[in-house]
Amino acid sequence: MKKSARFCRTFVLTAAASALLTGLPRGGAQDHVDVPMHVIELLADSDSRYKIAGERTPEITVKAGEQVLLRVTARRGKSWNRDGSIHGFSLLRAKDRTRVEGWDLLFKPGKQEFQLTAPAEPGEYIVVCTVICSEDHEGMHMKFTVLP
Ligand SMILES: [Cu+2]
Repeated sequence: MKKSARFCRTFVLTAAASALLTGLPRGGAQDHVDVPMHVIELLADSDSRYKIAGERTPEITVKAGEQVLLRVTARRGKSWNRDGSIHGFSLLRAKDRTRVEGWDLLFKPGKQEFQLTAPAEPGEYIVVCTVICSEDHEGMHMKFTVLP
């Protein structure tokens, strides 16, 4: 996760720098530049825990308003929803636990991807599971930080 975050920042800077160097107007330059994407790989595991490779305590950090590709692998816990969803991923503002629009996701078993836009407001957020996936469901949450 840390590695990919650094990669993304570098990529954004490079795109911005090349736009400046070529002196093209912003809109025109962006038409020909690939949209930088911050890729996050997440495991929603059968033990009712979110996991990110290489992180003891999983945590997501994004930049305000950036494009995010969430690549999820989900493994079924002890219980799931009637619609087949086995875990959820709902982003809440830490200060009042209100939901962030567009970030209320449900996972099916296996791999899936979500294209998302990071919240515009920097600050502390939390991710919570919204599917009763086992008796440990209440512990299925994760810190999420939005940097300016
Ligand atoms: Cu869960």
